[in-house]
Amino acid sequence: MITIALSKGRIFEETTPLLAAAGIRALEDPESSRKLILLTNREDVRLIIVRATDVPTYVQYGAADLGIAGKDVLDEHGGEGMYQPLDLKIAKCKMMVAVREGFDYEASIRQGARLKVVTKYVKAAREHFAAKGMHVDLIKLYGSMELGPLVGLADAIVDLVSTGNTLRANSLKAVEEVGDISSRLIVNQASLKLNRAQLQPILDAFASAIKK
Ligand code: PRT
Ligand code: MG
Repeated sequence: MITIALSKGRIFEETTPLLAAAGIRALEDPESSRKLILLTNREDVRLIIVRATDVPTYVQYGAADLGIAGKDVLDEHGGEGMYQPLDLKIAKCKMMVAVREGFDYEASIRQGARLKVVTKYVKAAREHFAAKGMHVDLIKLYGSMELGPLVGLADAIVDLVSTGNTLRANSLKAVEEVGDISSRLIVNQASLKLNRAQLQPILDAFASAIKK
């Protein structure tokens, strides 16, 4: 049995065509079903629906053979025990630094101010500001980073931005790019050795279905 770990929402939606290219179709919709294990049209393939940030954990420990997770999530988790053979180019967005509309980010950097930054992506943020030689105080949040600068918890946020609507709705502006984000296929290393005959055709089908 091949187990593929996915999160529902945008990753599930954008993975559906890739799965179809590999001849895999879920028998139920995770948005309406409460089941955490979804059977597919293939007897030898099942999907497990987990929180986006938990996908690498399932793959690392071999509870899932394959998984699909954002680069943001993988960078925070680390890549131990798994291969990252494919950039699937789905669920794309940018990781950005953003501040309140009236806040002069450039000026505060010039003045060498020590900024307070809220983020869910502590590792990526630490590396970004270290590379710029900036000293910042990072404060970890688990959601709605956008609120931080509005209530005085922080001067800036590091978060994902796709349309920019969330920033605009909260009177924030993006001031700096941290990096491009897309979702990656991850494969348990031991499982690839053991189940190569079953996994390779799925990897190949995904590879040829990736949008240019
Ligand atoms: O939502 P939940 O708390 O359960 O978990 P999650 O946010 O980790 O999962 P999910 O499904 O929302 O995101 C899964 C993956 O999609 C992330 O790990 C990213 O790699 C990718 N992705 C792509 C995004 C976005 N675009 C995105 N826009 N993840 C989150 N957002 C959020 C962002 O954090 C911000 O709050 O959407 C908001 C901004 O969107 P815009 O369109 O208003 O700019
Ligand atoms: Mg989300």
